[in-house]
Amino acid sequence: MGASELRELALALGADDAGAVSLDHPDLAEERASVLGALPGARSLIALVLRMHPPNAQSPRRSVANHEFHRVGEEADEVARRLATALSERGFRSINPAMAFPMEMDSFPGRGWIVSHKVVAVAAQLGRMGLHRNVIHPRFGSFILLATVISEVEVEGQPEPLSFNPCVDCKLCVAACPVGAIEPDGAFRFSACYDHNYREFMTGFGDLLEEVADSRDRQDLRDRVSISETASMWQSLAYKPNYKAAYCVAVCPAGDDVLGLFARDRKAHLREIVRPLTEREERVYVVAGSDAEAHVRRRFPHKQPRIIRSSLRPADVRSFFRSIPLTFQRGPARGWKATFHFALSGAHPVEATVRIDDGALEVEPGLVGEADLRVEADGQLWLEIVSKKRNPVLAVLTGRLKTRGDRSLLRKFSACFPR
Ligand code: B12
Ligand code: SF4
Repeated sequence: MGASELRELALALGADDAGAVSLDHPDLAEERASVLGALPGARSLIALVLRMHPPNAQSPRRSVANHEFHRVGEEADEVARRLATALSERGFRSINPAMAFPMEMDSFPGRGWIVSHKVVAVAAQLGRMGLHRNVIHPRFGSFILLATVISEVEVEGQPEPLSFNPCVDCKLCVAACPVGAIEPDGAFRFSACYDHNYREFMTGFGDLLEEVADSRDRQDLRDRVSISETASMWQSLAYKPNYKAAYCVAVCPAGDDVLGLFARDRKAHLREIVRPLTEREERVYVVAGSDAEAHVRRRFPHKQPRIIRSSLRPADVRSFFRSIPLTFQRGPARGWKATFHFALSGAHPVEATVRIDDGALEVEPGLVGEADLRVEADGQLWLEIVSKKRNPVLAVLTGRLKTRGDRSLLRKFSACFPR
């Protein structure tokens, strides 16, 4: 089918914008294996855009904004299902993976999503990735949710390249995020966003259960977890999980339909949209010693940091080295540099080189170059040390953790991955 015919069909079924791309598109190389795992025989991807109602998503009242995210999310799933069904009825087997969050929990904490909707939408020229790592649509701006239909249909024709980047580089997303997840240089602090915004999603509930297990009695639990937090968790479980922020989307003025107020009167945009969010008094979930904790204390002294344990725990030694870029903190890594060699034994032996250089992290398989510190241990023991179940000093004394080089670097290393 022609790309424009597919687009028209998607619009007729309720999408606000749509674009089709071949699975052979070079920008989709990383999606290929996962997409074919869900629909063997897939040939194309149809990206769908559903617009949100900006004033809802901008409301300082979380229930209003969350309802908008959930409502439009349901719509995105609904439209994607209609399109998948319509194409299947025409003889092209098609499926609609969830629009929502990582749902393939067997692979969690690894990649738990079948297809990256952002990557597909950008390849289909529906928008560009903004500084805040969301796709910005030229008309609807950041106020969109995405879905993708995976299909056997062959797409004829290429999408027209988008001629401009809708991000206006105002950096309001940087200023509004309560945990400093968006850096002005485009870096995204994944763990900061995940720990706060996703407190009531996948792993935050597990953390609450651990809090219950650790509490001495009812009063102790009440001292640890307020009634409002327990009630909020219950509402998330009973209805749909509540995001704690999404301010990066709320304040973004990009997109022809949205730009109005910002273009006319920047001060009014700040007063009416940005400040009600930045001035909100609210609990902000952060891990002790993280850059997010430092950020909220420095930038938003009127918000209350609530210290939590990191719930991003690697499942095994191999995933440990894949996961550390997500939990790495630039702050404690500034002003020094070192190379670490890890030789971890056990059921899945792993060798890896980790370089920390003035706030930057690099992870490479194998033992490469000269190490300032070499660490040798059983992989399981190492995981227990990093998750604070085992004492590293005792492990060194008993010879189960062997180090060669400057042992004080171990402390510096662990400060970069607070838990
Ligand atoms: C994982 C994920 C997240 C993660 C990571 C976000 C990110 N920047 O990728 C977290 C939990 C932080 C998150 C937050 C939000 N998300 Co989200 N999320 C996804 C998901 C499932 C996949 C994202 C993806 O494509 N990653 C791959 C690459 C392209 O992304 P990247 O930015 O280059 O790299 C990051 C990720 O790969 C991540 N990562 C790497 N390995 C792993 C492993 C695990 C387990 C996880 C969880 C993440 C992760 O770390 C990288 C650096 O930060 C999609 C749904 C889907 N199936 O596509 C929605 C999606 C991207 N999210 C969306 C939204 C709306 C949000 C929030 C606004 C939610 C909210 N209401 O608060 C925030 C915005 C935060 C932000 N500024 O990015 C929308 C974006 C719409 C748009 N306009 O682009 C999507 C497409 C959902 C949808 N169907 O519309 N999200
Ligand atoms: S808020 Fe400004 S800098 Fe951030 S993504 Fe939107 S337009 Fe770009």
